[in-house]
Amino acid sequence: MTQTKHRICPICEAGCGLKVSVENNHVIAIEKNSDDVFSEGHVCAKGLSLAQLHDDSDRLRHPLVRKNGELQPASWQEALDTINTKLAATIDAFGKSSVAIYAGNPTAHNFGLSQGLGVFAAMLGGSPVFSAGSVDQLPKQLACEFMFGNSSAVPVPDIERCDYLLMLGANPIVSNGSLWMVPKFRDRLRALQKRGGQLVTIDPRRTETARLADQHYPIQPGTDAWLLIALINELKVDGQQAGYLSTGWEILSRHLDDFDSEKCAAQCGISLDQILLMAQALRRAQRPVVYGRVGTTLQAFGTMTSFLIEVLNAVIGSLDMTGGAMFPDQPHAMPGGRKHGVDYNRFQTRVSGYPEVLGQMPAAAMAEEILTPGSGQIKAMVAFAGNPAVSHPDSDGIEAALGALDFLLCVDIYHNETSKYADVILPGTSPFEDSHYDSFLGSMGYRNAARYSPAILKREQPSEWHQCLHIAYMVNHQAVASTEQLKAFEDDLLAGLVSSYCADENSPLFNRDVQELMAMIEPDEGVERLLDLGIRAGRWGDHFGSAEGAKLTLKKVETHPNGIDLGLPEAARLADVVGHQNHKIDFAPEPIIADFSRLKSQLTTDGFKLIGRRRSQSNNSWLRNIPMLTGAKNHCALEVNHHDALQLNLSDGDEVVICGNDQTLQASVLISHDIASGVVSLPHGFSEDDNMRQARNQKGPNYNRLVPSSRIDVVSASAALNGVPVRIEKLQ
Ligand SMILES: Nc1nc2c(c(=O)[nH]1)N[C@H]1C(S)=C(S)[C@@H](COP(=O)(O)OP(=O)(O)OC[C@H]3O[C@@H](n4cnc5c(=O)[nH]c(N)nc54)[C@H](O)[C@@H]3O)O[C@H]1N2
Ligand SMILES: Nc1nc2c(c(=O)[nH]1)N[C@H]1C(S)=C(S)[C@@H](COP(=O)(O)OP(=O)(O)OC[C@H]3O[C@@H](n4cnc5c(=O)[nH]c(N)nc54)[C@H](O)[C@@H]3O)O[C@H]1N2
Ligand code: SF4
Ligand SMILES: [Mo]
Repeated sequence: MTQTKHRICPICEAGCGLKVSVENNHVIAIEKNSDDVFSEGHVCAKGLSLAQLHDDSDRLRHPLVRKNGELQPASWQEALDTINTKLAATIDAFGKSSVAIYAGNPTAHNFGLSQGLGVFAAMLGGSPVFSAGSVDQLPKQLACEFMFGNSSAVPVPDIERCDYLLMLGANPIVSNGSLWMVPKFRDRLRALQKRGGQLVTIDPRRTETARLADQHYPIQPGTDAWLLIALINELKVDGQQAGYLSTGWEILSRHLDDFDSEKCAAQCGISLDQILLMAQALRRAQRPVVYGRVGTTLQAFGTMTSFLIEVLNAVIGSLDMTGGAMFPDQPHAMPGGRKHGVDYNRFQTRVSGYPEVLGQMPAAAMAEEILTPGSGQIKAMVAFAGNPAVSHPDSDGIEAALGALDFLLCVDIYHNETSKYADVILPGTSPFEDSHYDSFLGSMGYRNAARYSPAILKREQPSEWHQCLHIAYMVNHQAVASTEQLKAFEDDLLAGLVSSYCADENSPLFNRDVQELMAMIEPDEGVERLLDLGIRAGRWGDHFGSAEGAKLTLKKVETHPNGIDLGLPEAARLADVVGHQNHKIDFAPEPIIADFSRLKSQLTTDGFKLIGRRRSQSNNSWLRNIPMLTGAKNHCALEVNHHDALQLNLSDGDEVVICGNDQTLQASVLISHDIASGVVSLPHGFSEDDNMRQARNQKGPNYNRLVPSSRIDVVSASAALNGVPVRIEKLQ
């Protein structure tokens, strides 16, 4: 009998609702769910291809263990024994801090994995933690940490009500939104334009989004800060930022006054007249808002640029206002509270002295922390759902380091360029085998919603939450756990978590009885218990009986397979989200103020600058094996401006060598009128690795081989993967 099950697609931030037809534990069809309260029928080829992902014979279903130099299928018992022995040996010899963690991008879309790796990290104590964040969004989160004292308080455009959207370095028509859950972006843009509003894009490339914009300004890579400063200076005389409870405005203002608008214009490649027009439009709009993404974070001034975007939102009075840059909310709450200081630079990396950011070390430090001998050297690593060998700068350096580890454990659904060096690979679960709830990203939605999808197919392996729990247990006990021991471990963890809610003055569970709450949590085991707890403790939760009215529990959310709409974001949330003790926005964080001198000395250089490009059918380095997503023949072409092509005597399809970081890549040329002169663009996430069966359909040059690891945004030490100086040579 065919059953229709509801499922949220876990691949990207659009969070599309799907209707999945299942027969005998097998998916026979997938379609969009038009009744989903959040995604309203949005879907893309990737979501529709999830059955092919599930059925892919190359997707891992059993552990692999290295034996006689080869990764070979193994039983769970053998895999767990090997992990236990190797972890114990490393910890005995070098201490827990010699075991590093890498959290890849899909961990942000996988509740069980994110919570499980959190437990593992907690058991290791102060071990080095790396993540895809330092090749993605950490500069933006750090800017929010500095300004608001809360790295999760990331403002998003209120697209349903704004009337002027200034967008820098983002391409939501292809990416479907980032640090902004915004399914159906195209329709929402159309609605904005229909009500008389405008989209203005700032990007070195006339992107798929820019083509739909009312105005597009090509900018020189890495110079957004100059544009933003000119805009702020032209607008700040109005003094609107004064409406916010804040400190540091005068200090910031003095520093910004050092920048001359003419110089800013020359630096960013957008004329002063055009900048003044933009400023005028921002001034005149009723509900303007400014938004920036990967093009503004993965660059040499990532934190500064992200900071200036929110400063501009404050200057135009949009921050925390209806139709502006708002702070959405979601049902799942974590215990917390206001804190002293910011989570930044509390320690430095051992070799290069990079600052800690939100408890993490940067990608730039990974290889050298593994390869440099001495006390504190990383000897082992556990990589959850990630592929640093392709996603990090200096891929060759990363590969050398991965190969030098005493022990590498990967938890992944595929064998990838990183796990090529693994001693053990544990098979993650396919999206249909595990439940889904957007926790971290849920608070960045274009609207608030409660949505949960349970697993829809029977699992062939332990849940990822249990896999993580098991390796966390091993760190503590140096033994493989029995089922009962693992359950007891989970119970203890839950009790600890409940206690922290009960000890948090800001939680509605403050001073409640831990055992009483434990008894009320449903179900009886699994990561859903953490979810039920968080939902019930949240602002829409039942507070375990103490909230008035019919309030949320996980069970209640589950009875709404299309989700529960909780409305558009509300204004005036700053008082809730600001984490600084003084409750004020900080407009003059010291590391940003100090970075102005680096910005002033930024040179305009000749030669080509390389930037990235995402394609509709890709997702970073995975999904390369899915027949429905096979890219066009020239999916990895290097886009070259038509004038530049003429100068280099290049024609479409010509092969060129791209040189950078003492490496070379070969690519074929795609001549374009859409890319700024002096800029070339290449997709990331590919490799030429012949062993990658899972990428048999889509090979390509690995962009990140061309990026030196030292190319960073100095404040956050995050990788500056865009704007990379390269040389182009025609292959004769
Ligand atoms: N040059 C350049 N480099 C970039 C970028 C860029 O724009 N340009 N973008 C950067 C960005 S934004 C990001 S987020 C990073 C991503 O960097 P990473 O997270 O390091 O790499 P991904 O390619 O996302 O690899 C994800 C891995 O997780 C596995 N996986 C998928 N789903 C699951 C699951 O449910 N469970 C488990 N266990 N495994 C799963 C996949 O098989 C894949 O191997 O790349 C960055 N690198
Ligand atoms: N199809 C698809 N969708 C995805 C992904 C994918 O790989 N494929 N990855 C997902 C992930 S992990 C993320 S983080 C999001 C990213 O989501 P987005 O940030 O919306 O996506 P990008 O296409 O990377 O957009 C970055 C833009 O910045 C521009 N840019 C480069 N350098 C600069 C600069 O210096 N200044 C300015 N102003 N612009 C610049 C690039 O030309 C590009 O258009 O996408 C997600 N969605
Ligand atoms: S846009 Fe595509 S990949 Fe992203 S959530 Fe929706 S269906 Fe999944
Ligand atoms: Mo990302």
